[in-house]
Amino acid sequence: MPKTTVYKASIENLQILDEDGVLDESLAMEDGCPILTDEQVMYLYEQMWIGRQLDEVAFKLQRSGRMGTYPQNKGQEANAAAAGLAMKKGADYIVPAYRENIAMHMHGLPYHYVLLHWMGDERGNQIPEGALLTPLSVPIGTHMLHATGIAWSFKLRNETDRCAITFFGDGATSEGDFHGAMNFASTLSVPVIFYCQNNQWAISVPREQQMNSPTVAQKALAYEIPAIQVDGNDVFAVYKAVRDARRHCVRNGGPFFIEGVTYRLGDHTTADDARRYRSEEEVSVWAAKDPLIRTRKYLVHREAWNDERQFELENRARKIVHEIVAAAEGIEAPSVTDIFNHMFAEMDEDLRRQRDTMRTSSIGQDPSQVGLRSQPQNA
Ligand SMILES: Cc1ncc(C[n+]2csc(CCOP(=O)(O)OP(=O)(O)O)c2C)c(N)n1
Ligand SMILES: [Mg+2]
Repeated sequence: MPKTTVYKASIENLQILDEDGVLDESLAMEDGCPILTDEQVMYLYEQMWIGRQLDEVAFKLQRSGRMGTYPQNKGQEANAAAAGLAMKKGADYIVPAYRENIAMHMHGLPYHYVLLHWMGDERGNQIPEGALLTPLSVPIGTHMLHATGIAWSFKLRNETDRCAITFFGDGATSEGDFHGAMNFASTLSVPVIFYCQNNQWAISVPREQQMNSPTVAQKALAYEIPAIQVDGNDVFAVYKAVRDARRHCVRNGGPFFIEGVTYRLGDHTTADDARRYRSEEEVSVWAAKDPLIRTRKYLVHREAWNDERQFELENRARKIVHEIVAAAEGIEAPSVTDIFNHMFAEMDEDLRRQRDTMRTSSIGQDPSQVGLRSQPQNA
């Protein structure tokens, strides 16, 4: 009896806009037009620029003791921005990790909430009414299960034009929660997009050490989830992949997997120094693939962008970021008792005593009057 092949697999890679900002027209055109209009690309560029400015200011806030810790999004912005645009605002759910500030903002989160979160203020996690997203998730992988659960709720309620998207890193795919979320999404057949931001590193662990599989996307095939790998620094490829994945999820009711190949240009967080484990050459190779530079080059080729517009954007971004910081720092500092008040709906005698006698750096003061701002955190 000859052996037969019972399973064969392959993963496609999609790049539409190359590093020089040149578009592959055969992939980008649909019905005679590029899949993203110049207005949409300008919108994405502006969102990425503002997101990058905020990132750089957040880094400085931490360095000057005004923020606990902060994970930069720098270099990865095209993933969150183009995916955010492809998802339907007001219908879909965004379930982020912590390098998707732009997608969260596009789907209704005021930016100062992100700063509040990293300042250790729980009010940054209280998502405003109408914004369909979960708070950013520092625990690696736990939120992917929530995304599957949210998508399952869409299915149970027969809400057929809704989809969830969850973002996570390459390192997160080594977590059990990743496999649980994928298997449930597959067997329950629910509309969720798994978007892996493969930024090549999980703190100081390189991708090749994290896994032997040459792509992250192939992990989805084990769960019979269709998958694609895209250039995650290419707004066209990310947008097309997420838009098509959303269509697939909504029409067929099942999940989809996207691996965005990208790079973390900054340190892991402000608690890290990446120079200790990766070379300057590696960083400079990826700096040349920066999504902001590439998108701007494309707009310049199209004569949709010039120095004057750039100057105007830079001034506007500075003002916006200044206002975001003022909004975050203008709120009165939370008290140490908030830790208890946000965690427990009801407190027994023991917890109440702990809350009321909690030691602070200002021993002797009423704990409810002691601010928590700028306490160091680890991520
Ligand atoms: C459950 C859990 N385990 C460990 C950590 C510590 N930790 C924080 S970030 C990180 C690496 C995550 O790497 P990856 O998923 O690739 O995301 P990236 O930071 O590269 O975006 C680890 C291990 C954590 N936050 N949560
Ligand atoms: Mg990573």
